[in-house]
Amino acid sequence: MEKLRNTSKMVEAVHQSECIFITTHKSPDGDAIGSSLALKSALQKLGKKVTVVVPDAFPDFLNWMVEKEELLQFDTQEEESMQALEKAELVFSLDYNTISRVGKDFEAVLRNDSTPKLIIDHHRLPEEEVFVAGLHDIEASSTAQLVYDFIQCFETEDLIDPFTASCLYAGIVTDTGSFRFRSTTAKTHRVVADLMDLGLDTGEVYNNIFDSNSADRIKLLGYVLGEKLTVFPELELAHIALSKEELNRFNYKSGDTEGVVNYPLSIKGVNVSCIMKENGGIIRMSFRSKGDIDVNTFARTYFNGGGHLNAAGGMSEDSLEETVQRFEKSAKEYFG
Ligand SMILES: [Mn+2]
Repeated sequence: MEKLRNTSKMVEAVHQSECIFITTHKSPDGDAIGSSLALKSALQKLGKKVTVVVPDAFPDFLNWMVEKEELLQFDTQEEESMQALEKAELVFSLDYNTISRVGKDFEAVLRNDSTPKLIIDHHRLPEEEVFVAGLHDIEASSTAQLVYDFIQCFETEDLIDPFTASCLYAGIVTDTGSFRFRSTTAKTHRVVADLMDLGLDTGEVYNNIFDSNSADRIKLLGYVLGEKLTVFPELELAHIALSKEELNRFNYKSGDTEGVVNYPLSIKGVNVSCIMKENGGIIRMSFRSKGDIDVNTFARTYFNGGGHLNAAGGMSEDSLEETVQRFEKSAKEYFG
């Protein structure tokens, strides 16, 4: 794993490149967008030409970042994305462990491309052979925190302006559930303190991210908690299952259920939570847990997924009803 802790090789690669291409995972979240745009903004200050390409749409509550610093979306801007990749001398993979996380079409493009790739990420089991070097640490709270560390490696002042600091903070605050997940360390808070010294306005970022809901999103949340929450006290577990029809009723947009999976964990005695959503012909699943309870292995074993110890994703090609049954059965087997 030494090569994935090799920041000096990464710094050297940046110094030797003029055009740099930054990628992140499908359904980009706050950490994906925040760390990508922060890295872009810092590398531009080193005189680099930088393009960020995300696979597909991101939630509206991240728009304030994208309004300030451009990015391309592969599914709707494939041609421009390909042109940028052709010019690139270096590719960054941010906030994902294997190339398959960028989605099928973009994956095929990246696998075919011979530009050297660097990884900055905190997900388990990185696809080592694809990367020439990287900064990989599963204990980091977020990729944004690692991007902060990486920027320090250039030993150049003023690479982080208040906007860059806001992007990094956005990644940290969303990936740590506002500093409550146990991946939050003293180091996480120290990084944020540094960002505040550099001009970060935490209240402004918090407003942009958390006080920008649509009425539909809040009504969907009300419906989910009122009608769709199923609790199994004896298994210390709860789940939420949403059909396509239900999502449509609330004009569902990507990101609208972001964070909903965390609500059941606030119930006393509930240690595992799952949300299942019918989306694009498959069921997308998201798992959360408390303490030592390992949803990463659970997601890997039963639902073709993975992630972190306390936060993982998965999928199912069965119907929603069958998926719910299969989840209940496997959860009983694994957590019971
Ligand atoms: Mn992340």
